[in-house]
Amino acid sequence: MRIHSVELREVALPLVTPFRTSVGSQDDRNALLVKVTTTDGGVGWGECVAEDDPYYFPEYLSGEREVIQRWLAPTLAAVTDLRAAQVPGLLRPVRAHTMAKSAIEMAVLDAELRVLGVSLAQHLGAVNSSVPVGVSVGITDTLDALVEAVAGYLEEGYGRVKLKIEPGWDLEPVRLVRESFGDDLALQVDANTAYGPSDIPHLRRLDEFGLVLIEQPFAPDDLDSHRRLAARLDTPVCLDESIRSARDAATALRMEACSIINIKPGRVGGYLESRRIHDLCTSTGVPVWCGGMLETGLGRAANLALAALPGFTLPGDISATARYYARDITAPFVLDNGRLRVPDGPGIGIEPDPASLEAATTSVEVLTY
Ligand code: OSB
Ligand code: MG
Repeated sequence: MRIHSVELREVALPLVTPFRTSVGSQDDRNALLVKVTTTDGGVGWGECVAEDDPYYFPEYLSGEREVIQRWLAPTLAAVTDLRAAQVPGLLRPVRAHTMAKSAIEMAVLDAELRVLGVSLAQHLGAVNSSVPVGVSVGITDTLDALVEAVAGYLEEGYGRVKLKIEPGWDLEPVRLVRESFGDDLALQVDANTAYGPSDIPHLRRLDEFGLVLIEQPFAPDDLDSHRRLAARLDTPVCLDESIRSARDAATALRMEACSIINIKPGRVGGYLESRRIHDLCTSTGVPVWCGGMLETGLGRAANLALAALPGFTLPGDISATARYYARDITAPFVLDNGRLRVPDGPGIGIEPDPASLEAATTSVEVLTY
């Protein structure tokens, strides 16, 4: 197939509740959608998970949009017999910009698989038709508000809870949630790089709460502090921001900087690189789970396909639509006994609802080749 056009569409979706982490707070999700049409009649959707500002990750939405427009789309459109499997290699000359690469790779994969009538789940090697999912709970103004939020999610059926932490919001909220909901609750924490190596003695105190893991306490490039923490902690250390490729994953594991990896396709450059990280980890018994970036239904569908692979043995940050949006651009994903169904239609298995997509759209640009 050959790419005939690439549509770059920005959408704005208000969050049902503000999402606060150690790096900032957000009330809305502005997402960049990439729609690829091909000369063989294929249509595919991709989602760029970059945020407005470079606080969680160096990449940011308007920058990723420019990278797609100026370099990635023209590079792929110049190939007359394009196959999705070639996309990572074709885009390798462009440094970094994994979020832009992931978005356009997802769109090409979706277009190719829709024409073939194969689901993304099947293509990636999924073994489950539904997956247990967790919920990521932001920092709240008060401890009461946190307990109320967690209670609500548990009532809805979530079986795993992740609390965002930062200095001043760690031992107390974790102790309170553990005491309020019992030892059986699968509980984990995510610091989004808020600590430094001098906090290692403090972080050791988290061991008493029986956490599933602690995610990314230190800076993305500080593997050494993660290694030192992992050696002193019973709680497994998990990396998010530090892992931008399968090579990063191999290095971190060899260094013993972590024993669990959060895989986010946007952060590592796509679903194909995500599968490589999965394969590397499963071959050595390292658990992985699928992270989330407050995706729209499009990214959520693709993440569910990935999370259905056999090595995803921990519940992901792939919550039901209602946890994020009152009205998404696709049909909602609904929690069923703590699980979400993995789409099984061709490609990512879901399409935007035209009226919802139109209502959320803030800009559209079509590049034709
Ligand atoms: O660190 O996992 C993170 C959202 C945006 C940026 C970074 C992170 C998150 C989440 C939310 O934790 C996960 C979700 O989509 O539910
Ligand atoms: Mg994280």
